[in-house]
Order: sequence, then C-alpha cells, then structure tokens
Amino acid sequence: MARLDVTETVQGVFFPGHLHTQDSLQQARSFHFQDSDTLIVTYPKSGTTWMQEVVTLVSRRGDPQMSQTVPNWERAPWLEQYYSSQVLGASQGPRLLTTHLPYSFLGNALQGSKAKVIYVSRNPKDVAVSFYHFHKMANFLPQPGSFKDFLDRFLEGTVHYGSWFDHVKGWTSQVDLVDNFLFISYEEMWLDLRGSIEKVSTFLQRPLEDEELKRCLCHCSFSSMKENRMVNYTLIPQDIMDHSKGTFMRKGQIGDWRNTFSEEQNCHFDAVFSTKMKDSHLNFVWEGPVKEGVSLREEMF
Ligand code: PPS
Repeated sequence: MARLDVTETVQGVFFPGHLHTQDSLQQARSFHFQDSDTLIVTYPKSGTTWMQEVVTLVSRRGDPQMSQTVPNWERAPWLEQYYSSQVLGASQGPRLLTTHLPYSFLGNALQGSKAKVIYVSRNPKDVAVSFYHFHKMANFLPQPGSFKDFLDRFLEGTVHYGSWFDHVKGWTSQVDLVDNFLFISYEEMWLDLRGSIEKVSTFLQRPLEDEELKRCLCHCSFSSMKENRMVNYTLIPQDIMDHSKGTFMRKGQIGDWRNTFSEEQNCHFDAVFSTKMKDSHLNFVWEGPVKEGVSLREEMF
C-alpha cells in the first residue's frame, strides 16, 4: 500500500492515506474492545513507541526477546491503520493496541469496556518540533515547509491527526471518571523512568521483582531503543521513510524546543495555549530540576 500522496479526512481530521483508509478509520470507531485489552493513546510524537516498549517489557517481566524480534507495529498495532484487523486476527492472549485517534472517535467504542487505557502526553512545544522533523523524513506526510508555517498549522490543528489541544482535552476529560485510565507524561518518563515503569506495572497489575525492573529500564532507555531495529523504524524502506533526512529516534530530550522556537513563536504559542486550555485543570510538569539552581520546577511554560 503506497498511497503516499493520499490524505483521508474524517470529521475534519486529516490522516495519511498510506496507513489509513476510510474503512480502517470506520472500523476503528466501532472496534469491539475486550476487557483484557490495553490501549496506548497518544497524539503523535508524544512517546508512543517508548510506551509500547515499556508495556511490552513489563508484560514480559523485562525479557527483551519480543521487543527485539517483533516490530512495534505488530506487537502493538494502531487500531486505525489498514493492517490492524489482519494483525489482530492472528494475535493470541491479551492485546496491546495503540491509537492516535481523538477521543471523539473512540469514546463510544470504549463505553462499557474495562480495557485499560494509557494516555501519554508531551510538552506540545517539543511535540511540534519532533513532528516537524518527522514530516521531513516521512514521505507519507506532506512536506512541512518552514518551521514557522508548520507551527501555525500545528496551532490551528490543521496538521495530520488534528489538534493537539482537542486530543489532550478530549482524552483527559475521562481521567477522573474511570479507574482504568492512566495518564502519564513523556516528561515524567524522562525524569523518572524507574518510577514510571513501576506506575505502569502497578496499573497493569503486573508487579515486577527488582531484577525484572532493572531489565525493563535497560531495554527501554533511549540508547537501547535507538539501536533496536524493531522500534527505530529502519525496517521501513527508504521511499516511505527517508532515513537520509533524519532518524526516528532523533534526540529524545525534554525542552529541546528552545533550540528551534524564536522568542516571537514562543510568545504566540503561550498565548494560543492559554486560550485553548483555559477550561482545563490539567497541571503539566514539563521540566525537571534545572542545574545551577535556576529553578526547581517550571510548571506549564
Ligand atoms: S510516533 O511517530 O507518533 O509513533 O512517535 P512517538 O513514538 O510518539 O514519538 C517519537 C519521539 O519519542 C522519542 N523517544 C524517546 N525519548 C526518550 N527515551 C526513549 N526511550 C524514547 N523512545 C522514543 C523519539 O526520539 C521522538 O522524539 P524526538 O524529540 O523527535 O527525539
């Protein structure tokens, strides 16, 4: 399936036609969840692959065999992508699923199900930078143009997969309503990977021995995943992902947006963020302790 120049649109949200069809998007919306399912939910570039690796490792008590032999899109398929029914049809045991779909697409399908949902969010400034670089290498996404143009579209919500703001607000509206929902951030994982793995293992009711936890930690580090062909997307042919234009495991940093945003872009972003998130009670922590005692924690921006 090439369809590199095709865009599918559902409810005003754009999806790359290389991975999605109208049928696959429709099937996802009426997906029959099982109580034993675990669903990883993210806006793109928010730590999807990282969480897929964490859950794979936690479920296997730190044994890396699966994560080093089966590509992430097979062991944690995206519900909405065209191949998912084929992959899921062949799977056995509890299923690990992934989605980038907004809550408005999946809310009905999840109603009444006890499937576990793990929502990973990331500082949208870092998401925008990561997504921009990904557009340069992913030939199934439109050319991003200048960073300024891309950022404008990101803030308008007209990039593929829709608005970051709608995605986060939609999914997190469920946090206090259901107990089968774990909300975790990329930054939390970055600042305290051990604590985050423990959080996931407790949520999944898969307690780990200390040695097992250490093995998980080792195999889902940035350096380890960057070398793992099952997650670094080097298995994808050059005409689909042009590896000469960038790497999927690019920097893996928090606060890297500072190296790309101009002062003006930053002010504009903050203004849009305040307006769009004014009704949200989410308390994001984007940064950890800053060295040299400048600030201990910078909340929001
Ligand atoms: S996608 O295309 O939506 O599935 O991308 P996603 O996996 O959500 O996000 C890719 C970014 O996550 C970074 N990443 C990691 N950071 C730190 N540690 C680990 N282990 C890790 N694994 C993936 C990856 O480098 C991308 O971020 P950027 O900022 O581009 O480096």
